[in-house]
Amino acid sequence: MNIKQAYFLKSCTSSKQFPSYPYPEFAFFGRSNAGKSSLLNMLLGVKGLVKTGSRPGVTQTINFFVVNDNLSFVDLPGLGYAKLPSQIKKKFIPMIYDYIESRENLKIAFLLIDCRRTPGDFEHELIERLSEKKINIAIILTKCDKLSGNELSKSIKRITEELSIDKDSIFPTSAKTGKGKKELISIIDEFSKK
Ligand SMILES: Nc1nc2c(ncn2[C@@H]2O[C@H](COP(=O)(O)OP(=O)(O)OP(=O)(O)O)[C@@H](O)[C@H]2O)c(=O)[nH]1
Ligand SMILES: [Mg+2]
Repeated sequence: MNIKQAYFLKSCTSSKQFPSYPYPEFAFFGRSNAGKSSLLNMLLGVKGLVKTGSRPGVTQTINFFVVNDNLSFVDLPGLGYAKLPSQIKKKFIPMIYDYIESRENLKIAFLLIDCRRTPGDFEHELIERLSEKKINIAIILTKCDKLSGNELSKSIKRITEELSIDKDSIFPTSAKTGKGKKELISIIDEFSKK
């Protein structure tokens, strides 16, 4: 698959507003500042289509994008390191769970983890929720340009152990260098046909 065209469709805060269309959907989960929006820009090949920022808590709504008029990508808000008013933070978890409960066409939940961090409660609880709904999960390590090859191997070992998953179910990526783009596009391609 080549991404030829992508556009922003809608920003939502509750399932009542979610768009209904027949497209297979791929969603990007992860703590604030993990690099969700940057990875989306990298995959879509359009700089600035998705808003990113150096402060955590940039994405505060669920944002839907339509790709090639036949699939959709969803950018979610994150939790964790956000220095946000607690009222806003409290809204994010129900919003994320509302999304998980209501999307029938969700093919893969990509869970993004900054390669320098160790997953915690947020990641464990999210994996549990997604597993209950029998949604496929793929773990994406972000910002891999920040580590040397050796450091990255250690990170992969640490994160796979913490999450009790196989090394092969992790995708190392970098929005800066484009690392991992080919692999992600290929898995999206495969699952959009399922
Ligand atoms: N070096 C490097 N920096 C990155 C990469 N991906 C994201 N960043 C930086 O990390 C910061 C956060 O990126 P975002 O894409 O906005 O993160 P997010 O997960 O969407 O954050 P929220 O919207 O707050 O939940 C920004 O300053 C990005 O430039 C990467 O692959 N490499
Ligand atoms: Mg974001």
